[in-house]
Amino acid sequence: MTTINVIGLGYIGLPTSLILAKAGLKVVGTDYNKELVNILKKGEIPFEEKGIENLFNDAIKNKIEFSTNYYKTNMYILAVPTPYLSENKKLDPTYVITAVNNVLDVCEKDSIIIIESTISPGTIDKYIRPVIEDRGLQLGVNIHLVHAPERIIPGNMIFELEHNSRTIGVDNQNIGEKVKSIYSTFCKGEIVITDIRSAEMSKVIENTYRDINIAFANELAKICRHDNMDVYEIINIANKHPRVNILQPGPGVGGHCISVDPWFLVGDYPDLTNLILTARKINDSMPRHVLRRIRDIMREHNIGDISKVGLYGLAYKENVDDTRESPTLQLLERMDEHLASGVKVFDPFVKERIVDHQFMNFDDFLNEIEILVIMVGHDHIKQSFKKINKKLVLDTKNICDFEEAYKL
Ligand code: SAJ
Repeated sequence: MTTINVIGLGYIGLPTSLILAKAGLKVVGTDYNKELVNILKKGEIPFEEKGIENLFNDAIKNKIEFSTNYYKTNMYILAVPTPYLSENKKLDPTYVITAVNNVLDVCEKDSIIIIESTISPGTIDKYIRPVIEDRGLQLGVNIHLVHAPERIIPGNMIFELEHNSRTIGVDNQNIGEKVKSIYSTFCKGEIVITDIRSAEMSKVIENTYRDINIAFANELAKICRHDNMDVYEIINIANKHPRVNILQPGPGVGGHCISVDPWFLVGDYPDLTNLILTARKINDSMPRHVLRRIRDIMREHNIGDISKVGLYGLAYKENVDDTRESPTLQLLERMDEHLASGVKVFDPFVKERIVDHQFMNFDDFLNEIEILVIMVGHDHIKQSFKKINKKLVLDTKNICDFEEAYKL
């Protein structure tokens, strides 16, 4: 049986390697982070995710291995980070290129490299194919490149791994069928085989579509605030139309996907991306909108001291511990720019201190503040309403049912 070497054991690579092992395939998970590999070898899971413990146990039973070394085989799945450069919003393909080079050092003569990491359209042709052609030729290996972008949503990853449909971008149909047979060991959704460029593009536009739709909800929230209308009631009514499905406004868009991928299109097609750019700007403006709401509430209640304000939630969305690009971090950055500091912060999922004035205990946090700003709708806060109903609450996620709560 072919061994699959999954490279990068983060939010995508780890669940993917576990589900492949659970399905009975031979899997080696590789990560260059020694500490992470040691944690996994000890049987510990590095992040919180619904259902991951059971999956982990099943994978261990099926003898999954973890290592810092690349494994000699003919099938690789790359799930390494693809950060973007903040100065020009372009994708940084360094990790993918390094991983491909490391694979070339060990792989068998005829091998498949499946890239799951999100990449901007054209990345494979521009950066990866030349590496394969140059070094592959020198080393005498024949590599088949595949792009099978991941689609799972943090918070519901395990379910979605199994049930979402998948895209497999390939140069040749036979390789597509081979890869499809591997993904169908665990994926119950439709598996579509297409060309690499279409796979790259479809992934990026899926996240762009969501960004634009969230931006619409956020713009409605601003319009309704301006004229004192209830945006949630209005969206609720509009959504009863059979062809309308407006998303929910919020304090901003975070995470490593939706707030990042649309920039790839803006960066590559600056003259053709008016709508996409505007949507990005609207979503990026939401933390500032929250700041204005905080200022209004402080004025109304004669509170002059910003340290009486507490932000609940540092994660980018509910019930996850991932803080990448989170609206709360964006908001704190804005405050720093205006030399305002002292606002208190708490998140039950974030166990490390990553910002100033971050509390580790919810009651201590509440004792210090007068205004509570709900930035993330973790289940934890929903179960703590009794504790907060004496506070001034700015509920940016529309989860509080008490009358006096301020909304976006
Ligand atoms: N958000 C709103 N209003 C909404 C929905 C979301 O403000 O109505 C905010 C969230 O609070 C969060 C951000 O948007 O800050 C993004 O959250 P999300 O839950 O919409 O999506 P992600 O970033 O966790 O995952 C997305 C998913 N893509 C799509 O739904 C099109 C997921 O399927 C992808 O795999 C993932 O990006 C990725 O890795 O690309």
